Amino acid sequence: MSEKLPGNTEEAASVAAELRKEINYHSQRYYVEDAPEITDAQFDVLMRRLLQIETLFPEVTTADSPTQKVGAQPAAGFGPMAHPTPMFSLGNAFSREDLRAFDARVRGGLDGLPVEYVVEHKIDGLAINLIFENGRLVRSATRGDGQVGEDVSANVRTIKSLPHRLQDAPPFLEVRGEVYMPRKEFERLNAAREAAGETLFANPRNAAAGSLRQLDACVTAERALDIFVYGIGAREGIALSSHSDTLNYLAKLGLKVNTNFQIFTEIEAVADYCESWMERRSTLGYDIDGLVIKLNSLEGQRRLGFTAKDPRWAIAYKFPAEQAVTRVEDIFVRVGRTGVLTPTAILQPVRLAGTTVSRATLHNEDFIKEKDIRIGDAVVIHKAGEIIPEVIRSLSEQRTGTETIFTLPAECPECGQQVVRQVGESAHKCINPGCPAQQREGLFHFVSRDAMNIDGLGPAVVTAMLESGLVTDAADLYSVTAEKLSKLERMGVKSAANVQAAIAASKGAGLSRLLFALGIRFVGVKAAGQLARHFGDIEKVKEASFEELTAIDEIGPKIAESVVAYFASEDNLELIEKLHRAGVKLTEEKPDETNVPLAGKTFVLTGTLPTLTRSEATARIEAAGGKVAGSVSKKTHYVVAGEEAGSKLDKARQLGIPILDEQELLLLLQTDTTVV
Ligand code: 1X8
Repeated sequence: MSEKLPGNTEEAASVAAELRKEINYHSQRYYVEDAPEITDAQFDVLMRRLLQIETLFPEVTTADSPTQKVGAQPAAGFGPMAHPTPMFSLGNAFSREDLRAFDARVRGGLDGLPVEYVVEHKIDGLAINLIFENGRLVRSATRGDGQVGEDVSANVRTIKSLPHRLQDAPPFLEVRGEVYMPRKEFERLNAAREAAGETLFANPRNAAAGSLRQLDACVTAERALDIFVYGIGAREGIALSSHSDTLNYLAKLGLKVNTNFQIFTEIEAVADYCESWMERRSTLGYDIDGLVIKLNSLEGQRRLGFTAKDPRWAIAYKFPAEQAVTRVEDIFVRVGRTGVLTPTAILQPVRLAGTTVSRATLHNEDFIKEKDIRIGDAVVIHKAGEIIPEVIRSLSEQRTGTETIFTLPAECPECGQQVVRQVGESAHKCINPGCPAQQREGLFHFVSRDAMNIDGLGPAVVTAMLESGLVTDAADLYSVTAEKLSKLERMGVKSAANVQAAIAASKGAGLSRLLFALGIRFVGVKAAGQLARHFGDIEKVKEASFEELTAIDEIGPKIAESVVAYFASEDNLELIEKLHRAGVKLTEEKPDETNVPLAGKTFVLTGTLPTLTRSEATARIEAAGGKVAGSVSKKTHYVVAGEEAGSKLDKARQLGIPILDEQELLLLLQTDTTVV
């Protein structure tokens, strides 16, 4: 391309046309195909040059020039626009049962003809109708009541991945899609609004809605909306026979189609696929609130038709809501095993992601201050993964003045001693080693599954044992008789005998479990295993220096320092001596170096295995000489997948890494032959 400016209108028109073609091509590569061929700077040069020519020769500017895309249109003022064909809503399915019922209706209506379903992401945005005439985007409207929507043409034109002109388009085409705000953009926007002291958008959907309804299209343009298209309404001059053909056709026209769609013939497979996205949805760059299931055959769709409200050939599978609004009724403080005070919100019970939630962790005082959470506040809560609910923010605009500010107590709520906060730490701590809460929590930990694994000894029994004075520390457990146990409230003779037997059996658990059970700070299951295998005897761990410890694989300075400090305490040494006298095993057999079938092999675990916990599986693999890593890479030898395995499983498939179930892992652990 020549850098010289054109000398006359004719030349200008031809250079501008060339530039537009080039810019449109690169826009498509960048925004739609996500595969740019030139840098942003090179793209800007093309744009600036076109703008320059159009400024010098305004007569060559065209309405669909890329220079006209952003903010150049007069605000439309949102006049009404009747849709050429109505935009429909979808019926909802909330469970596998609902999907089966839908499938039965579809099959019933098709007299046993073969059935194929297309399953797509249900984008959590705003439905939009796009009208293309001779390939040019002439109008866009929101869904409205399905018959008439609002004309948001000027704002929709600011969406960079939406071409204003289609390649090889029919004379008339109505395209359905969903406008959304990518998560990154949502976070950027809210951060900017917070800095400017403006109210925040609750979620990307609200932000997209607010942006699309801006009267000033320049504001919309700054907010980087995006679009996926997924269907066709009225059309002229095209013949398609299936929904998957429709998607491919839309993509061929240059429109952005979500490539995450899949075809199934069985409803059970559809349901599996839907459920699999429940966990994986958080890995996407955009929000989905479920999946859309459509009959693939357009002829089948015509035969099934519509009910009064919805198509009979499609349904939306909706995820349970992950966020809910409720009220903080109170805040109470729990003292943990290490003396850390953790504030917990008592909530008005509310349904969230399939369960009733009445508590949420507030982590520490900084968290409460930062989010300005007060007793009596309405709050938005969510579930992070499948675990404990968390408060996202308080709805301060709903305050009535009766809310109270919470501060952590200056004294431990369990023992009344002073609470301290160390410099540089977020936690408030009770530093009384004799604090009953620390004793109790420490014992809960000692008997827990990954520690000494004492069956039948739950929190209620441990608490009863402490309160009756039967035990004061872990070593006391081993001198408790069945007879004394049976005197505890709600403890029968039979279960007392069982508990006593389980306690006795745990004496042989071994050093690895014991080291974890002692609750040494930073020593998790993994570090405990490393220490046990390396030293083989607690006497040697006791004597180990900081340098010796850090020389061990995966033992860092933080763990080493904590181990040295633990064994420097007279109280701790006394406890170990007491355990020794009670007959608790303080050694671990060195691994048999000749029987390490998994030496040099790296494993990644994902999902829930049927019988082994994650730490049990890890311990077994490590005992056989293998390693367990956190993420899948080319260096991974095997991925062990259980129920609800997530993105790690997908990655393993992509990389062609062998995938094992628990059964196969157990086989591998027994033999030294390689399973592929
Ligand atoms: C709504 C949506 C549909 C699709 C994706 N996201 C949505 N929000 C799709 O079909 N891929 S269809 C639809 C509707 O028909 N109301």
